[in-house]
Amino acid sequence: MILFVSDLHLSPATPAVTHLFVDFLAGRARAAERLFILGDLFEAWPGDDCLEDGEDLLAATVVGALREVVGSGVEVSLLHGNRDFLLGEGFAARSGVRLLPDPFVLSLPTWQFVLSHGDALCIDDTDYQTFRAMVRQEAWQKAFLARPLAERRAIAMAVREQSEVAKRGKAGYLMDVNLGATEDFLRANGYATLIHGHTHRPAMHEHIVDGIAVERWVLADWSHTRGECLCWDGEQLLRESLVPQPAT
Ligand code: LP5
Ligand code: MN
Repeated sequence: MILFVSDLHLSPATPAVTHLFVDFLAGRARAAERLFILGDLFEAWPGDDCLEDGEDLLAATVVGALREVVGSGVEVSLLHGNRDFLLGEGFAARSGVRLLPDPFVLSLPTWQFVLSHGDALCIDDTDYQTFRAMVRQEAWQKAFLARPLAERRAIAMAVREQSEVAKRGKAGYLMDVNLGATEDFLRANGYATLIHGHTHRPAMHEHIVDGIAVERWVLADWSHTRGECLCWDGEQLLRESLVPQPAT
């Protein structure tokens, strides 16, 4: 069994979501062989050196919980999102999680999937794509990571605020995948079933590409009342709701 989750946006401001995720890792996820996290695990990741900051309890808690589930025999892999593209080898080494490129083709004996965060397909949002192209450059990341951690955290917060303001002025279609780009992507990836997050618009879309029906599954984001995982049982994909359990 393989599980997929996305867009948890873990933050010190939302401890209930962190609890839900930690419970998921200690419970439901243990029944899986593999778990894929398709980006935006964190609300904002300023760089792996936050793991050296004894006061960053969120990072330490999440890394510890991931390490335990990996130790129990579950292979955990992660794609970057637009909030945590700075997750690096330090995080991977400490958590035991494998970092994957976006897109990642997951070839199973019975089915072919292609996994992505999904933001790269939102090409109508040209302001975002300009921003994305800048921050994904190695040289930009090197220069940014050379700044003090406190400064990076402040910049991340400021850019988050700018992003929320910018989104208020954007038409809905700008914040969704572009149909032509998606069809090109599906063609380039052998008409594999696409699973992605980012848009927070959970649905299953069917695209007809070159006469072939291709499924696109969009994962839900998590909140303090509900999380979601998608489960591949070897034959089909099923959405599962994850709800907080009352403390016993
Ligand atoms: O994230 P969300 O859902 O709000 O919106 C996204 C797009 N926004 C982003 C920005 C992230 O939220 C910020 C993440 C910060 C954490 C990273 C750590 C440190 C990096 C610091 C970077 C300088 O991804 C949003 C999309 C939306 O998805 C839907 O697809 O619309 O895009 C934007 O809002 C982008 C704006 O349109 C342009 C923002 C320009 C900001 C430029 C600041 C540059 C400062 C450089 C300082 C060194
Ligand atoms: Mn995202």
